[in-house]
This record gives sequence, C-alpha cells and structure tokens, in this order.
Amino acid sequence: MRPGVRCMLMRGGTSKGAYFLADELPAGAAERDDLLLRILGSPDARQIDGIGGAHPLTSKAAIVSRSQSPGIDLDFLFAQVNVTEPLVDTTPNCGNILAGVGPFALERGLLAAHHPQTRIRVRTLNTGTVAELVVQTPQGVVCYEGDTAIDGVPGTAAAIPINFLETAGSVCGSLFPSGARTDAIDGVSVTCIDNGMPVVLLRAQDFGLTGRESCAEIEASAEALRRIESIRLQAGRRMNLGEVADAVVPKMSLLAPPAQGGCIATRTLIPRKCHASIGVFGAVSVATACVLPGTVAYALASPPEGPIKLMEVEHPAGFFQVRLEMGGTREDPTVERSGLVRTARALFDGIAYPRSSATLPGAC
Ligand code: NQM
Repeated sequence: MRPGVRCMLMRGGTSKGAYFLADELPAGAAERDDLLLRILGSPDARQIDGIGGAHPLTSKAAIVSRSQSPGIDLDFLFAQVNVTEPLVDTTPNCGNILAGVGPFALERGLLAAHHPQTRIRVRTLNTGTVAELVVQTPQGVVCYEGDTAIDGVPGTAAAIPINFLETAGSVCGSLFPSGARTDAIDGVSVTCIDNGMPVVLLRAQDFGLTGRESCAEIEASAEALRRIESIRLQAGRRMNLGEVADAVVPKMSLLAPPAQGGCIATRTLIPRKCHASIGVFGAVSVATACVLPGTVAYALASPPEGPIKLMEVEHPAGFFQVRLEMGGTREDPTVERSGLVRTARALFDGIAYPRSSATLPGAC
C-alpha cells in the first residue's frame, strides 16, 4: 500500500481546504507541516504536484478532533499552507474554513447529528476563539443544499450561522494592540485592530486608490503595494506580532466610503495577494472599527443605528454581512458579540497521497 492520509476536500465559505482528523496526522508540528506541504504541493506557484489550489484562499488545511474541554464539542487547528514558500502558518484564525468544520466532524462521526439542526461549539486552537455553528441536519444527515447565497460563491447552499463569543485581541492580545485607535506609520494614518484577525486599516485614497478597484488593478499598483508592505512590517511589531515578513498577518485592508449602499468599501491584501472578497474575521475586524470612534474606518463608514447592527461590508465580489451586538455607552460604544452566516460543501472524500519528502529517498 502506498502511504496516504484520509482527507476531505471542502469549500468553507469563500475558501477551500483539506480537512483531516487530528489523530490521522503526525502529532509533531514539524512532521505535520512537512506532510501538509507535500499533500498540497508547496512550495510551487502552481501547486501542480499537490491538491492545493495555487492561491492563499485555496491552500488551507483544517485539523479537527473531539474536544476534551467542558462545553466545547470540537477543537480545530487552522493551517495556512504557503503556496510559494515551504511555510505553514498556524498563527491566524480562519472563519471560512471554520464553517466546514461542523459538517466535516458530523460526516466523520465525531459527533452525533440531531434533527433538524445540530449546534456545535468549536474552539479554534490557533487563538482560543470559541464559536457556535448551526449545521442543517434534517433526519440527522448533513444537508448542504439550501437557499442561502454568499457573495463570492456561485449559487446557493444551506446556511451555517456562526456566532462568535469572544474574539477581541485573540491573536494580538487586545483589540487595539498598538495601544491607540490611530497610529501614524510612514506618515500615513492607520488603525491596527484585532477582533479575531490582525488587520491594518488604511485609507485607499492615501495610496492614490479609490477602494473600488478590481483585484487585478490592486495587484498591479506596484508603488502602493511597496508602501503598504513597509507599513505592514512596522505595524506587525506594534501589534505584538514581531517580524512579519514571512507571516500571513497582519492583513491590510484599504478602506473608502461605501459605493454600493453598504457601510464601508474594502479591498484587502492577505497580505500580498488581493482577497477575492474578504475573510470572515477580517470582515468582523473592519466592521468593529467602523463603529468605534477614533479609528480610520469610523470617519469613512455609514453604519446603521441601533444596538444590533447589520453591517454590510463591501468587497470586490459584493457584500459580507456582519451582525454586531453593541454595548457600552453612546459616547464610548463597545462591540460585545458578532455573528454571520456562511455556507460549506463537501467536495471530495478519499486518500491524499503526499509527494515524497525532499529529505527522504522516495524509493518504490
Ligand atoms: O478572516 C482569508 C478567508 C481568509 C481568512 C485571509 C478568514 C478570516 O477568506 O477569518 O476567513 O484573510 O487570509 O478564508
């Protein structure tokens, strides 16, 4: 038998990843990461010898196990597998791949499904963030079909509502890890925020952009990208992330006033490729900044009134709706909880065959 690993390919939200049971992968991080690189086909811009999709949004892995912690059903480790470098980053969250964790665990029999829905509490091990997922399971079987559309995915599918219990500072230690709501870096006003994802918020106009460009136009803006990367490296230090040259955080979000009736326009770099839409925690972090005075986003945003805010974050493929539950006072508002809806779909189930190790002989 050739050595292979059981693996399910799933679309989670607007991302795609390889899902594994934790006890079917090596326990040690170095051996595990080496195996993930060989399964996905990195490092190689085309990932031609692996199952990765040659883009950061489709070069991801989920490692799932039954949780031993009271009140938590599943533990989920997210791995961002770098396409062109031999690097696997487990620093950030990924709310899109998280959406597939519930259906995957039910498919693998880690949990029992209930009729008509199954509520699952998942802890993301990368950051300790806890989320509740609601998976549609009529007659106790995972149902992927439904009428929920999310921008960036063709067609419709079954809704997976996700509620986050505590996300502020989950990667950097605090919501505004630099200690200020606005910082000046290279003479540009920026907001460094982490409400589940470290993101640096920038005004698109400070880079000669409108915030309405296509991803191709953003990626062709060489001078803007050079300036943004310089800011990113400095912001990483201020956000307690250290040297971030090889890291996938912080993400960089270019903001502008809404152009399509939403509350803010965004174009996000993750961190060098332009996101085709926007990440889940990226959207939560941007939406949070939009309602907190003193941030770069606050002056550009048009958020709705009221203590429950449905924030429509504009991105290159449409809108991402984030529900924010507000607390605090009118003068000093706070964001208490966030929620959103994703969809997911099992695409393929089978055995993944890694290419042979670069360091071990691949004899037949
Ligand atoms: O922000 C892309 C994605 C993500 C991450 C990224 C994500 C999140 O769209 O929670 O989902 O920002 O690299 O999957």
